[in-house]
Amino acid sequence: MTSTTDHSRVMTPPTFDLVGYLTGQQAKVEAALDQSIAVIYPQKIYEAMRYSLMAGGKRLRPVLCLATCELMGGTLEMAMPTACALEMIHTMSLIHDDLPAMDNDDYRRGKLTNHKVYGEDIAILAGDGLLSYAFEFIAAQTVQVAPQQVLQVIARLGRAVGAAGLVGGQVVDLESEGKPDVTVETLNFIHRHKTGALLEASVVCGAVLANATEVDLQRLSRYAQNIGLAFQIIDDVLDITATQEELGKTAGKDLQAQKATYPSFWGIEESQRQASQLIADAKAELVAWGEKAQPLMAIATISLLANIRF
Ligand code: GRG
Repeated sequence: MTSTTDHSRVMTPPTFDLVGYLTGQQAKVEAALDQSIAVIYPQKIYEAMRYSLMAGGKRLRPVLCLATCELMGGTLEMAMPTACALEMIHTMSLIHDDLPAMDNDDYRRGKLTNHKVYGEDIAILAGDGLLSYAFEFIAAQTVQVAPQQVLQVIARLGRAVGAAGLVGGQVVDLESEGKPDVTVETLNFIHRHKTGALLEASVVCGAVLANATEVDLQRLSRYAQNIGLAFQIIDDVLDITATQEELGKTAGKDLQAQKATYPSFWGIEESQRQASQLIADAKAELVAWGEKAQPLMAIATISLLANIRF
């Protein structure tokens, strides 16, 4: 466990250049996102959408989607519209999560939150705009993929965002706030839905675009669920151990809000051990693909850096 932003300290297989891979994939995603939304009339809403979409972030979900599509024999071109849509949806969820009615945060990705810059009304609409545009973008921009696969991606993403995913997780999170009797099962439910559902969709949708088999989809789904939970455990640990500068968002929020977190159940050391075990389990799902799965292996390893920006 480390709270450094120095890539060279991340453990990776010696043959795989994790830094080069991530930087390269992130740059491609960044360029595609930049092209995805133009500022037209009414400028204010497009600017607000672009403000949060282009505010940085690790681009973990797009990178996962591209990696699984390529692992399953597909191409970057096939997956890029879905990869961008995943980041639009993720960004929407962050904008709404930061609103005064939810987490009430002033900083995100090292910058003022959307509502702090544009006001609450525009921030809500910027989230709505990004959410609907994400689905339009997949439907209108995906090439070289059969319509059945595109439809499946749209259906899976819809499910991951709605009450069966992000929205459901957020509701249970809000209901649990300030309650002294939240169980670890409830905490798992929150994170499996709030964070895990979109990470899983990122991994599985990349593979669906490449027409992967059901067995492969299930393996990838288990990989994603494990890294999703590990990611969240470490996020909770970092909320205690990292600085605002390292996180790009307010540190110490969970303690302040008296939220149930993994360290509040297990302590920091046991939380780190559980996260390492989940990452080992995630990697075990990839063994069948050998060397080809190195990008996904490496991404599982960087889950250890969770919300530290790189
Ligand atoms: C309105 C449809 C609709 C949904 C909104 C607000 C909400 C429902 C859900 C909250 C989802 C949420 C904020 C989950 C937390 C996910 C998480 C771990 C965020 C941090 O992800 P990183 O580390 O961030 O990938 P970067 O900035 O690197 O992208």
